[in-house]
Amino acid sequence: MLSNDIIQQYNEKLQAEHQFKLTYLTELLDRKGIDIQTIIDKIKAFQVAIPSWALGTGGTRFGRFPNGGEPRNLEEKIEDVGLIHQLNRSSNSISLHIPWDIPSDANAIKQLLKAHDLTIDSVNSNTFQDQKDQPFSYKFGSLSHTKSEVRDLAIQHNIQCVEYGKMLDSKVLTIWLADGSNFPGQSHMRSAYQRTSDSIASIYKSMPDDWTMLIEYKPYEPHFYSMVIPDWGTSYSLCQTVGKNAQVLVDLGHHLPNTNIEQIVGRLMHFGRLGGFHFNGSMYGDDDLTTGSIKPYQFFLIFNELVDGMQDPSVKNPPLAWMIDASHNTKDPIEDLLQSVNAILTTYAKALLVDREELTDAQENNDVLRAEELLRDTFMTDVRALVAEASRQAGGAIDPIATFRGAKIRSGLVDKRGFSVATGL
Ligand code: LRH
Ligand code: MN
Repeated sequence: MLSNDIIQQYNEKLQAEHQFKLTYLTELLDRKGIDIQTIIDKIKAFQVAIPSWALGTGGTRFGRFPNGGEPRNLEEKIEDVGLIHQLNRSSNSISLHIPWDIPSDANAIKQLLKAHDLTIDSVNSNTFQDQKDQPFSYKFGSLSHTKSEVRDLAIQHNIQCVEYGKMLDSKVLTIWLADGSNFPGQSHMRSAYQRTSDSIASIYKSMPDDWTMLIEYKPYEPHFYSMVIPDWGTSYSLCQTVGKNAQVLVDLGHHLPNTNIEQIVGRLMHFGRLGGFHFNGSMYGDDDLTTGSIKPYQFFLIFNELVDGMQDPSVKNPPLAWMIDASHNTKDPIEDLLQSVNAILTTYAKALLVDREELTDAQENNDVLRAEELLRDTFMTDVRALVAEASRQAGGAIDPIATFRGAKIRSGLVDKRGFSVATGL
């Protein structure tokens, strides 16, 4: 699909401009006693997982407008993530969703992953849709359902997801439940929680000891009165109940308007139960827009809490899972994902530049303005040349999107695949 020579050709065209920006930033940070290669190495080590369900154009209940050249099966989804990783060298894993991504031949899939320098980071279960010939419906819930036969079906599905994950060397099961109610009185909410807790405990017991369970919360949709796992507190309590390898998954779009997400992140790290993220951008609800596209300063404040916790030896939080969860209604899926990864890396790089000693001193002395201005100044620092340099040093593109467009990859995919529609949302 894309040779490294083509990437190098585009890099040569961009080198002079890139070097000018990098030299300026090197000087600027050097004056603050910051060695840019240290930051560049951290950026290179930061890898973001790409969701298998976001490689096609998503839709809403009002419509879906296919972009063409979408992956028609798991093999082509792996090819597309391989292309993204070839361009930015920062996307070395893919999150799967079962049953959309059941491997036809696990060994062949593992070969293909190897060929693209990829791994599977997590498997996501799906008990929010009924599959053909399914004996019982999830219409009124799955792990929280009032009928044990439906809960057992959902438990078995999650255990099967772990089996598929084992086949593909994954060690992470992600559980998001659509379970909830639409009207007051419809659900006995305390019992629904207890049934869910018992069901998740059964799944947890079936997981190998070296596996991690990520429990994702969401305040509403597809139910609009209550969700069984609506907030971080509920997910946290479930994690504490089922076991130490269960952690909270924070999907940025799963918060009510004006929620202080950075405080939730700091709190979960303090408790050592922050498992990872589904990165995306949102204005109102679970909009699944490009990461950092709507509230870049809040996104920076989230990474500020993350880096603060990651650099604090007293924080005992497991390594974090960095994953994107988005859907693309109006942009090219691959360009949108490249843009999201770039926004994540630039925001992480900015958070690495925060002078934490200076900030702590301002906070300890209640110098409100100095503390605030210290963060704003860092947020306003243009670090994009650092991310471009990290990609270049790792053999990727200085400008992945320009290279993707310049090399006319999308039209090549349309020629090869036609106007297929990918599985996913
Ligand atoms: C639910 C969610 C969950 C996925 C789905 C694709 O809104 O965020 O993470 O299973 O999107
Ligand atoms: Mn999600």
